[in-house]
Amino acid sequence: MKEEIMKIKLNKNKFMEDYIENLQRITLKNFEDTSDKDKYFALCDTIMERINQEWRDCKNKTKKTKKAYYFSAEFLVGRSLGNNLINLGIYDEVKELLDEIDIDFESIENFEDDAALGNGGLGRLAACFMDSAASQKIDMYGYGVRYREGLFKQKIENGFQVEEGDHWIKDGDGWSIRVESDSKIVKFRDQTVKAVPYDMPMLGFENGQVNTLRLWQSEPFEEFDFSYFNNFQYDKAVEEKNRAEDITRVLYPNDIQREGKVLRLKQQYFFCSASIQDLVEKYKKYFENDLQFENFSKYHVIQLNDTHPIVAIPELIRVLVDENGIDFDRAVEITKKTFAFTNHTVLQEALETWPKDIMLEVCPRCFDIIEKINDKLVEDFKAKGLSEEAIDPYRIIRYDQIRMANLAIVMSISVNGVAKLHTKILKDDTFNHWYKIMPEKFNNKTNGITPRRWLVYSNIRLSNFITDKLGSDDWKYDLNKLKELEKYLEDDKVLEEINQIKYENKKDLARYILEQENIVINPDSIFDIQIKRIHEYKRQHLNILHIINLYHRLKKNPDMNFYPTTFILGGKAAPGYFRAKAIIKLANEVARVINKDPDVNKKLKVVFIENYRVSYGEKLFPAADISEQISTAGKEASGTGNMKFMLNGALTLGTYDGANIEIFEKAGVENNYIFGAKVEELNSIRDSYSPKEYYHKNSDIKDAVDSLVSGELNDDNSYMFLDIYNSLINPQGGEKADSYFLLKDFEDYKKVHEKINEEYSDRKTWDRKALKNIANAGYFSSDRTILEYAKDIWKI
Ligand code: GPV
Repeated sequence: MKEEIMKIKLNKNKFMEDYIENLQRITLKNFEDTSDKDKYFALCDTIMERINQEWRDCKNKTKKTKKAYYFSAEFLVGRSLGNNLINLGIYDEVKELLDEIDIDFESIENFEDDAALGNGGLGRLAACFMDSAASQKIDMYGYGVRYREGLFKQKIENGFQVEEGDHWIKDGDGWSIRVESDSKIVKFRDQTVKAVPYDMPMLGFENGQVNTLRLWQSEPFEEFDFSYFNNFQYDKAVEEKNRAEDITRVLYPNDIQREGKVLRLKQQYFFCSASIQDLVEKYKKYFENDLQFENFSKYHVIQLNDTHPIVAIPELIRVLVDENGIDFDRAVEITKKTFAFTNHTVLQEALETWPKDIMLEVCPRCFDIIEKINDKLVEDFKAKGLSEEAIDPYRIIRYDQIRMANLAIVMSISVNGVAKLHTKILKDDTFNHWYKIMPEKFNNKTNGITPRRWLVYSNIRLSNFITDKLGSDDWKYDLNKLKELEKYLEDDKVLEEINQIKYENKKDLARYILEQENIVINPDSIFDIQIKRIHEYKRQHLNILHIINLYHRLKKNPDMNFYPTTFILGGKAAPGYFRAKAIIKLANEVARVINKDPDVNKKLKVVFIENYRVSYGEKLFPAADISEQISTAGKEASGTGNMKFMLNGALTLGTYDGANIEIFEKAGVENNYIFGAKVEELNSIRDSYSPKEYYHKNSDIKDAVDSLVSGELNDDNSYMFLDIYNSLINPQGGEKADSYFLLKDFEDYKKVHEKINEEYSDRKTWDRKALKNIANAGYFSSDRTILEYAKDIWKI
């Protein structure tokens, strides 16, 4: 297990020699003439060489064993250098080695662009699972898309979000191997392309395991169509090439909201078809006697990450029937035993449906197959005596729309939600009709995060402290061991250490924010942070409205008892989501007004982080005092940022929603700050709710909401603030006013902030609560989550 590490430790000289050799070889320059970027890429090469043998061994060892395949349109990996060094157990050594030749590790680390091949939580979860599977020696391979452009880069110009491209591999890709020989042909109705796999090693934590993340890139089937060429139609030849490359050119930037475009379905079918072909081809090679695929599902289980990869289901049937002569019903049986489905939201706008004509345009044979499955399903229900109407909610195809979730539920061995409350809502509500007829399929797998990236790597101070206090670093392998930290709850010296670590982290963040955002913040103030995609249900505008009201109160009453606070927000809005962009403009405008106001800016600061992403998060989570998790109850399936904050010793200010509930359960409600209406209450008032009443009755609410249109805040004639204003109190075109219940929860939110502000000055009590949270974060390791998938669903 630790052999690999030992080898490297014993071969420091060799590592150094290889590194310098690689550096000079790839640049054709002498060491002293190479740039920092060259130094970064040479380090990638040297590490990739190191792990190549283990990687091949792992691939070979598992040829004939059962594996799980995680199909996902998104893998939000972030940077790999630091994380890979941590997982290889050579982070400190390599840093020292570089130091010896005057290379500053941090500065070359910054030459790595985030692999932002995902939007938010769903994609980041997939990346955490890859880390945890390898760390737990679970044979799980990831399959996805190698987008040429990752999630757009966010610029803030005059307070508005402006999107820029993210050509993350323009200078090269230090962490993939192009496996040309495993390329596949993917056929669409109107086009045939080549899918080329790029394999990324997924390293287990100090255990020698290397799993594979295989990302497919679309390329022209033939580099040039020579018939065009011979006819001097050069433009046409280039056009064809572009058309092929278009398929994996860019990640769709919508989080939650689905995108009903032909190209999006093409992306989905592209990577699912290539992946299915890959599995079937390998199966035939290594299980050559099993011509009937009798044992296919004994060796494969495919986990579908939300609705995006569901088209893999008809694709497997197609490959079995059309390309391998398996009888249709038999193919359906095999397929049914192979898939499992994870749902990640109950928001209706995320459940994908594809219009029949789009599917016919992309992959007509899949439509045939889905239609057959649907016909059989309807027939079975009729045989059981159900009426047409009773069958309606179960139909896979209705009004010429293909309902992908229904297809997945029928064709899977398992359907899971991602936190206790979320799974309960799936059973009781969203998929209740299914749950009633197949309860055994439904199960919960509460999300988790990898402690390696989100603590060992990103919060070295806290990590060293824990190892020191527990007397070993076993907790990195089994995060439940953090529980033992509870023996220090009454130890003042230890609590003081916790305090000091947080303070140092806050100073680091303050320096970084000054550098990046050009805003001075005070590390002695409370750091209150909300970082996540911008969405109405996540209620960043509740946070901002509260800040506005607080600002007004402070201005009116300068002697008000108030502990200085820095509110930090960050996140991207989908480019087509006007109201989310309005929220960003509002945050920036409020920051502008407050930060320049000498009456308050010693006590109150507001920062909007530009281009929030994984690598920025690594600096924010360790420095937070308060973690804002304020979604409308019932709307956030789980959340995972909440877990990153908890693990790093922030207290949660949150609603009874998603995994917040489980955080409160584990760490104790008394050690966190809970506010707002619960789901049951919201369900019972949904029809009678009148935000206007709250607005008129509560002067603080009126004060905050009115400031949107009073002229105090300037939205540069974009009408963005008016749009937010209307969304809260004026019902518009069938849409209810304040459908996310901001005004209902406002007063409670304000009160809990007052409580926080008061209690923060009792630092010993605060630090004890922080320690209590850290000590109970073990459950939220994605190691635990992935072991549950392996045991309950995959049976591996
Ligand atoms: I569906 N999620 C996401 O990031 N993008 C999506 O398209 C969909 C869900 C998120 C949920 O919003 C989070 O609550 C959850 O923690 C995360 O998926 C991982 O399960």
